[in-house]
Amino acid sequence: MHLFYRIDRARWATITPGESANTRKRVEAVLAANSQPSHPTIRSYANIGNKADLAFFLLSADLGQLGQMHRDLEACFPGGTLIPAFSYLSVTELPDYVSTDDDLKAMLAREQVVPGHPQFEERFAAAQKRNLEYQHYRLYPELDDWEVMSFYPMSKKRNLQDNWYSLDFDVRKKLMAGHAKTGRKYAGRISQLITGSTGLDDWEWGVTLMAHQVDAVKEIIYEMRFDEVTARFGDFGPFYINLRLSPEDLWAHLKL
Ligand code: 76R
Repeated sequence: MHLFYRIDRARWATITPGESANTRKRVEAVLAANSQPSHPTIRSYANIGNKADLAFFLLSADLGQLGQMHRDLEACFPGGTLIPAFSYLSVTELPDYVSTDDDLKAMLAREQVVPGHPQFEERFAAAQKRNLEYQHYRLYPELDDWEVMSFYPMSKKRNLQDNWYSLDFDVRKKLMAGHAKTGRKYAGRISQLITGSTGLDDWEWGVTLMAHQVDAVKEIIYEMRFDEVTARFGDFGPFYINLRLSPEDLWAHLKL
């Protein structure tokens, strides 16, 4: 869940300085109680721009717990000070295009490592292990905690001419391989989490990008515009750029 809020400045001006510090301590306590490498976890951000003031990124393996984390966060703030600006609910998932054993065998065959080859068993087992690890972290991500977090929802087009959902699986898989190739060029600069939201929220996916610098965000999104998957089928919602700040730094940044 991604949460974005504004502060009602007129209402905030009526609270005592002690109450501001108490609010921060309550937020710190909720964050400390949800600080696992994967889940439950909550991270705090300042939104850059006028779309929101604060942002939170929440991960939980249980819907009820997630809902409770959301409400526990809101309950930290004096009534009327927090104004919801945007929220997004999505789930981690395995992509449709995960590598099968046949894909792994085909990959090894490109290096002439085929059944009967002395290294085949070992290389195949290692590839399977990597594939299982990849799948585990898709479902239970341990996200890099970098300085910039970009979030936006998106969908794939369903126009008569360009309908992603009426393409054959093999065509989609091939197009996605091109997409992933572009994505891998940004290793170390961009860390991505794609979460599914068809039927859960207003778009089909949430895209969470972690970066050290905001130019990497612009660069990857721009380059992907030229990828066929995005050029023909991508439809984008609003973009939110956020700066990772501890509650202490967030309070200073927002002058709370
Ligand atoms: O799972 C993986 O990490 C490997 C392959 C991969 C899949 C299946 C992958 C790689 N993506 C996948 C799925 Mn992606 N991705 C986006 C965006 O801005 C845009 O044009 C689109 C927004 C970015 C920036 C991005 C980055 N990806 C998806 C899906 C689901 C599609 C479906 O199921 O039909 C969407 C909507 C989507 C969108 N992608 C990567 C990246 C990056 C950086 C990678 C490489 C990751 C890595 O090597 O770890």
